[in-house]
Amino acid sequence: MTNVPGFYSAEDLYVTLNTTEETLENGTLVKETGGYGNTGNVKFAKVKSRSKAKLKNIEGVELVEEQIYEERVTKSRDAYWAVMWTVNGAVVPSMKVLEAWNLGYSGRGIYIAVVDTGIDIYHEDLRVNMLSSYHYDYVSDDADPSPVEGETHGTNCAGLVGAEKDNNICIAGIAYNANLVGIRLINDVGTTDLMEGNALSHRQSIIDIYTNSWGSEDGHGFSSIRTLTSAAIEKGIRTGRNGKGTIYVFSAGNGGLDDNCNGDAFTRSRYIITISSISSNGFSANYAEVCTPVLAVAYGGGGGTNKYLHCSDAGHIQFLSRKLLLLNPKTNQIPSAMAA
Ligand SMILES: [Ca+2]
Ligand SMILES: [Ca+2]
Ligand SMILES: [Ca+2]
Repeated sequence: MTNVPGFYSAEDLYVTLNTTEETLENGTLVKETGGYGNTGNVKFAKVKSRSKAKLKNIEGVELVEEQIYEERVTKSRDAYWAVMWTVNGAVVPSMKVLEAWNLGYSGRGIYIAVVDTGIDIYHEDLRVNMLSSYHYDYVSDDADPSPVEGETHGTNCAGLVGAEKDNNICIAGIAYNANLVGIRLINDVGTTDLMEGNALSHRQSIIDIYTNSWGSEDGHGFSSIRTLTSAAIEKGIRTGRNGKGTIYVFSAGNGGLDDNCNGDAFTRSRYIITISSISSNGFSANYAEVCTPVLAVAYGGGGGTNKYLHCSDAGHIQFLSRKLLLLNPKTNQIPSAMAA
């Protein structure tokens, strides 16, 4: 058992006394002088090598307790922590995010591109982690990825991934120390092969993970990744992350049982990690699609329960892909057994 210098050691017993006496009658009590544990006449004292039962019988002793070290995990001081059921341990089984944080996995040093409808570059919970000089807008072809007014999907996704932790604002992102790069791609008109290819190869030598909560329109059958985009992704998985392969993650889709992500161009690619969503009761979310490419599921909102998220899965997708990176950091993209 670990000893904390100058403080507890687990072999010692500690007693709480309701007496002003500083020693017990047989002289075995050693009064602590550290200044902690004294409240009025109650004294908190360290006692060497006596059985609990014997100590409890001594007049004035109220409580005898061995000080046991129990594992504790980092939580969050953010406004919505109490309702962050997907990560705060409120549901079972838990995604063990707290445990991962406690092991030091916070996204530090990782560059994550959020390819979506754009990011609110002034958001107070994202500011610290955003790499402004790396942002890009492939819809308007400029360096400002701000979404159109009222569009919040990309900002929500970015928050789930990398919102600042412990700042008393909003939420804590799953990878709260990651570097966020905002890429605006999704818009009302549509996206070309060139736009998609550019977005998914944007700063490819630097970006570790491209997280994508978008895809083919639901209910349109089979589609394929187009030429330039396919080349961009293939280059990423072969040369990205210094040869270990860029991580591309897509959500399985929101088409529910009316659609099937086997047909979606991106989710069915062997180069892409596809993540689906389960609700707080452990069953498929009612919008989740079923298909063989799904590599893992993560908690998302809705699905017949009253628990919701704004953006169903991007943050958890990133978390899972980060875990994959950690599990197999030298792998060249996805282990073959996982390739769909
Ligand atoms: Ca712009
Ligand atoms: Ca926050
Ligand atoms: Ca779909």
